[in-house]
Amino acid sequence: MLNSIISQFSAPGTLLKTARFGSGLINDTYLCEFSDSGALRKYILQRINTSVFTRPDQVMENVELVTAHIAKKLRAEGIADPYTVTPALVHTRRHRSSFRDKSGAYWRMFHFIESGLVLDAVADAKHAYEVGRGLGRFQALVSDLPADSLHDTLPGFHVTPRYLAEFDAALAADVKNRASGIVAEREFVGERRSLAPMLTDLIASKEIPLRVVHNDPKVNNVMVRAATGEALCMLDLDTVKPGIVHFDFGDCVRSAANPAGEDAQDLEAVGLDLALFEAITAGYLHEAGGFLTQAEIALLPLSVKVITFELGIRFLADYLQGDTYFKIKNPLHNLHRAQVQFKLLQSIEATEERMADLVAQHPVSR
Ligand code: GN1
Ligand code: MG
Repeated sequence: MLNSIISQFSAPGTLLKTARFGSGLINDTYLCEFSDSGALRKYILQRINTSVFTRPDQVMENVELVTAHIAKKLRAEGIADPYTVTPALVHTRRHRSSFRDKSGAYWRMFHFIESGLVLDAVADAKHAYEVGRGLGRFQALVSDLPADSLHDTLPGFHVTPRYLAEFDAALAADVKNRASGIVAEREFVGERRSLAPMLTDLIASKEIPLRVVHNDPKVNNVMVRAATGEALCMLDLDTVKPGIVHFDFGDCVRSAANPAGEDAQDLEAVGLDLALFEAITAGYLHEAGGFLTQAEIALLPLSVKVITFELGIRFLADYLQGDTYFKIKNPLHNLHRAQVQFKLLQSIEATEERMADLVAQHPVSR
């Protein structure tokens, strides 16, 4: 089955093997190894999750546009083979960006970035700096893409009040009879409902501008150079669309400033590490400081709270709904993931003033 799909793509050589790859929670990813005149070549094959992305054709148009735009800019910077350092599509033999199989599933192939490395949790402050820098550099690279040139591939993504409403509905429906087992978590959410509209209100008030943003910059979506640890590129471009930089910064920090990771077994180990926060912020502002407004910078710490809350209620709602959105490895996985985000949120609440001071004191070169 996989072999016949792979044969649709114009990858040269003979297929040696395929294996599941990576740890994304949405799409299915495979590593494909080919032998091409004796040389080993690797490619990434992905099936787009069409219950999440209901318009895969539009996802692919966005991915084509963004990858081509970044490649063009890198070439202008003197990088001769951009596909060795940034995601680039391998087209099908019919020159399409994806292949739709008989069942209606959409597949696409990327060049494998040999020099790159991704980690599921942050390693140290240097890694945190590079994760922040990779995000800032990405935003800078796409900053001249007109926002209306991109489709909204996931309407309502990062509209926190919508996730809260979905959580309420899931609680009321309680299709899996799980509501009675999450009393503490329900109380936790109930005490923080006012967080939900904070970022969307900023958009509505036009206090901060819409820009093209990544929307999913967690640690393992930022590739670093294996040899040096320097940020190389952002992966997982399906959610790139107009938004506010706070969706990105908030998500990046909730992921990269918690050394215990999203799947931490020991809840006590979960928390925001201020030194890592400082490193992410420094890396991010090094690249993005030049184009951000002062209002955008001042509101960065708030985003960490809101996006962490948002992901917590998304995991918890999925648990209540019977785990239909995020891939799980055990029946309590989404509940545990929600508990990790809520524990992280508590520690963010305890350090938010210090986070705000660090951002306010950070020099920004323009
Ligand atoms: C999903 O696809 P992946 O694993 O990079 C999710 C993000 C969450 C993340 C949590 C389209 O990202 O919003 O923050 O899981 N992506 C989508 O790990 O919902
Ligand atoms: Mg993703």
